[in-house]
This record gives sequence, structure tokens and C-alpha cells, in this order.
Amino acid sequence: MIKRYFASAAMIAAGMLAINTAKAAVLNLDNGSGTVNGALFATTDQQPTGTGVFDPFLTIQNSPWEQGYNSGSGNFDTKREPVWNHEIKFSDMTVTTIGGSQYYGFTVDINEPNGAKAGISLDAFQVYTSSSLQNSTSTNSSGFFNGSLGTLRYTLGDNAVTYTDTRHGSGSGDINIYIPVSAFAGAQANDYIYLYQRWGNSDSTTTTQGGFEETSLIRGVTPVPEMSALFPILGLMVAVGSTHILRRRRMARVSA
Ligand SMILES: [Ca+2]
Ligand SMILES: [Ca+2]
Ligand SMILES: [Ca+2]
Repeated sequence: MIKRYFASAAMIAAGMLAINTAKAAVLNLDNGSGTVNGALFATTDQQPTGTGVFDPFLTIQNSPWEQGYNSGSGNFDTKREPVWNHEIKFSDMTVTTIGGSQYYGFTVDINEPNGAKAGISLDAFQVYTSSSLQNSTSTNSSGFFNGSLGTLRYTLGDNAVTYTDTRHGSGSGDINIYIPVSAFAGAQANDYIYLYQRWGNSDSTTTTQGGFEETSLIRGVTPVPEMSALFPILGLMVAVGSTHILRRRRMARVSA
């Protein structure tokens, strides 16, 4: 297992696709892992079963798109407060080392139907720290959260990550997200960590259906990305020009 981990880390470092641009781009996880604004996104075949084992702190569900953040009082499309949707603290997070770099990791359990509705997109992902409880529900004209939850530590920006859910429904991880430890400089052990996510707005093939999407902490156990994540097909990376993507996304927002 250790050997496999080191092989995985090296291969991720060698094959990782990087998006570091102010223009909107899409990372398609069906083609492999990649980075967006310094965060690593990779598929996982982690297989604990049942919500109690997965131990989520963020639960979101709606259709055709959904958004929310981890708060015990709930907001937007969150569910199951406060047991499976609640604040966490900076001290709850543990470091995972990948390819010699240190990250705080999150695992998302996607729950989409089989077949034509299996696609899903992550269209906003923000991580904040705050010394006090936050409850903003400010939105823009599209209904998308545009408030603040404290000190912004990471944002996906205008980029998106897409994925096709062909796994085992609820209770197993689908996507691992690793935020560099360096993004949390100065954070205090008692600071709250807020994760905001918005899913389903990229285009008509990535809207949200089915069960809830739930997120848990990666507690210092280095998950092994599945083999398909280790051999990204560089040529298929969808670094499409911003104009095309933005037009599609605008259309999706209008239709949503
Ligand atoms: Ca799943
Ligand atoms: Ca779903
Ligand atoms: Ca879908």
C-alpha cells in the first residue's frame, strides 16, 4: 500500500494538469486528475459504506443545481443539520502529503443517477476561515451565493470541474480535493472552516439530480487515486477558450 502510494504521488506530479488562469476553464475528471488555482482534484475509489462511516460535515441536495455551505443552522440547499451539516474547526483538519507537498484534503461523495443524468459539475468551491460563526445568504441576480464567510483561503474562481458518477451511490467517495496547507497561513486552531460548494451549472449534461452530495474530511490517511486518475490524457484536457465556456455557462444559468 505504501509502495502504491509513492507510485501514485509521483505519477500525479508527472501527469497533473494545471489550470492557473483568470479565464474560465473546465477540468474534466473523467480524463484524469488536475489542479485548479493550486488545489488538486482527483477521483477516488474509497469504499467505506454508510453515512456514519463517511462522517460528512456538508450535505447539499437540489435539482437542477444546488449550493450551500457547512453550517449547523442550514442555508440554501443544505440538508440534515446539524448532524451531517455543521461547522468544523481548523484543528479538525489533518495534513496529507502528496508528491512532497502538504495539503488539507476533502472527499466528496457524489450521488447522481445512472445513465444520461450521471454527469455533474462543480461550478463554485470556496474555503474560508473565521473566528466567529457565519450565516451570510447574499446572492447575485442568478441566485448564486456572493457573500463572505470570513477570510477566503481558496476559490475555484470562474473555472469548473466536471465528473461522471458511475460509482456506488451514497457512502463512498468520488472526488478528493486537496487545498495547499500554505493557503491557511495564520489560521488559528479554533477558527471555523467554511466550505461553500455550487454544483450543476456548467451545461445541460452536468445538472444535479438524485441523492445528496456530501463532503467529509480526509483525516491524514493518504487515499490511493484509482488508476484512471493517474493516466490523464493530456490532449483531451478541456482547456476550451473562455468565450465558449462562458457562453455555455451563461445559457445554463438562464435555463436554471
Ligand atoms: Ca458516490
Ligand atoms: Ca445529486
Ligand atoms: Ca446529473
